[in-house]
Amino acid sequence: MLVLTVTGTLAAMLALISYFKLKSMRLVDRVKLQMAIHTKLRIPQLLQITGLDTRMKPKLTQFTASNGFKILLPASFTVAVNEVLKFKVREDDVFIVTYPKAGTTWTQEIVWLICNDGNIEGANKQLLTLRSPFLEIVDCHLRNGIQSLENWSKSSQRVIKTHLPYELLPEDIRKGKKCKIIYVARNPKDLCVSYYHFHRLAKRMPDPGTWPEFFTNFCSRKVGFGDWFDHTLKFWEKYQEDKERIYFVTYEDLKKDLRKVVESISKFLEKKFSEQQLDAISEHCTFDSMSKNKSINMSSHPNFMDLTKSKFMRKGQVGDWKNHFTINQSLAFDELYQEKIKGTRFNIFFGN
Ligand code: PPS
Repeated sequence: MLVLTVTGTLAAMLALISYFKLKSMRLVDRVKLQMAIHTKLRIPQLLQITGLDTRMKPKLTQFTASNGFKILLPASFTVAVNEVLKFKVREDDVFIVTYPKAGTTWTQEIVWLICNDGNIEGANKQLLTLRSPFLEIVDCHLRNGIQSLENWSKSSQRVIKTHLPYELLPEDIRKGKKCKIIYVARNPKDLCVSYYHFHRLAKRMPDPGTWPEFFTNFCSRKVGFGDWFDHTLKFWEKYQEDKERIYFVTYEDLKKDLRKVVESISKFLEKKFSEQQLDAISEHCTFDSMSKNKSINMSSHPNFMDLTKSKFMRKGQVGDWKNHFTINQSLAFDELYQEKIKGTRFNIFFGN
């Protein structure tokens, strides 16, 4: 009896504290989040999701969206997905869609500058997480993505980050509403290594286990945001059908010739720049420059990332997978890759 009373009081107190922690959100969002928390999560997860206990690693949740699409997600990301489906897209929106660790942050910074007259000074003054919100995030430290985007001034273009697969993007997009979408893909071997290290530092991601365990989970779609092949191949198909709205680029293209990609994205977004401006944007977006930049490198989000475990801007290289994959893992992955792309039109060669 005493135990039940103590547990009940503790739960009520936690609910109250988390309520006040989230008081900057709109009432309707707060109520929804509270309901989601109380109906789906246990107290340890509640502690973690509200940031009250950042030592705990959350589990993945098998989530079914209101349109029936199923996906494995880190618990805190499930809260907003059904709201994302109803999100109202504006004609001048630019979405940066990626499977995690494909080069999202890099592309966000490039695109934000392209959409803001190459204003490097302005970019340095404000965190990228605020300038280019993360659509599906509901987090007391990084703000609620949907909320900040809904409140975005109509006179300023929105540069929106999302890791959601095509099937979970706003209905407006899937119905063909005018906007621009930039999809970034990365060699899945390098991406898998980057994702493994990211799980070590990101407090909202589950424990990755050992590298062989993570590799096995990645290959058997048991990681957050689901299967890399489904995500990438679906978007490749959509890109073939809709090159006016979708631009498809790889991390490897960016590494090979950053200046060329910056110019090409500018053209896609119908923005004109001088040669000097294109040079300045490219220079600002090198790995060296971005990894030192506090508005980008996540050093301002200690509640979200533990940078003592690994760096968010870790290596920024092509081919780092060779330092992690065994020969057998590499052969097994190559076989899986061939099997998955067989019969599709996917013809991107990521290199060896
Ligand atoms: S996230 O968390 O999904 O948004 O991560 P994301 O930004 O997609 O990917 C992070 C990886 O991109 C690397 N990165 C860069 N590489 C080269 N040049 C620049 N400018 C750059 N910016 C970010 C970052 O270092 C991560 O890759 P790894 O391999 O882990 O270093």
